[in-house]
Amino acid sequence: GNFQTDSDGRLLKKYCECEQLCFLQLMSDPLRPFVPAYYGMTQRDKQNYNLMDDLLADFDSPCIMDCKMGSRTYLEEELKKARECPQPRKDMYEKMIAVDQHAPTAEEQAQQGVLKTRYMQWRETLSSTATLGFRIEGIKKTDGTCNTNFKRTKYKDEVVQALEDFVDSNMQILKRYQQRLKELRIVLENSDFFKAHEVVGSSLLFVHDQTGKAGIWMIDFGKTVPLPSPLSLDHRSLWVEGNREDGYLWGLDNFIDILTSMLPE
Ligand code: 4IP
Ligand code: MN
Repeated sequence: GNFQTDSDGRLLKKYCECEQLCFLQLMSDPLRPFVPAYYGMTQRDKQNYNLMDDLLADFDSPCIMDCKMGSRTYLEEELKKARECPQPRKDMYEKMIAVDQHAPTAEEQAQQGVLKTRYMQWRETLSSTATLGFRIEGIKKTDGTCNTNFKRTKYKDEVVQALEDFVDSNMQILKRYQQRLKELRIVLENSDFFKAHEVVGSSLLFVHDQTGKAGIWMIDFGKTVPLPSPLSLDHRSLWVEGNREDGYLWGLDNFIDILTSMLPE
């Protein structure tokens, strides 16, 4: 992303209240080691920012991968809004035809616009989100080259190919990632924060460098919303509108299985 840093090397991310509320709770949750440390809100040129640790700071020319987790990438609330007050979007129509000219329906072509939820659902089924519960959003290699061309990376063998390329076939790095995801899964299964939130559009950030250092952190909580108590999620059950399930742990299970299948026995 295009983030600024402050004089202490901390990251400034455009302020979002939803994300702030998540960070405040996460700082006293067992998930704390799996998220960037949070330092509160700050202001620069009249714009508010959330201040957090720069996860890349301790790496040497790192390779970075962003994977969006979960089987649903929009909030139930957005679906309700789309129904009550449908607002076709031209920008999303254009992003759609740039990938597949034939994707829009006749109605969408006529209005030159698609609803956000329709666009998001289309992205989910085009990629591995719908079938595996996560998708690769982007990879930045050590030489600085970026690849965000993963919109059609859908099947297991395509994901494996991308992961192999990301770690440059380094099995030690792959093993560290697998271990870290297994640790994360245990902590998620015991986190009160996680139980009580619908986690949508959140990513796992994978970072490694040539020294063999490798880490994974949860980032992006702009659409991570508290559930009305006493509702809680298992994050594995199939989503049915109203149950708020997000498929996060289902995706994490699949991710771990894929890494395991890539490692020698
Ligand atoms: C983007 O689509 C991403 O899904 C964004 O999620 C989402 O923002 C955008 O919605 C949507 O247009 P592409 O990746 O296909 O470009 P992220 O921020 O995780 O990248 P939200 O705010 O829904 O997460 P709009 O409404 O911001 O355009
Ligand atoms: Mn993101």
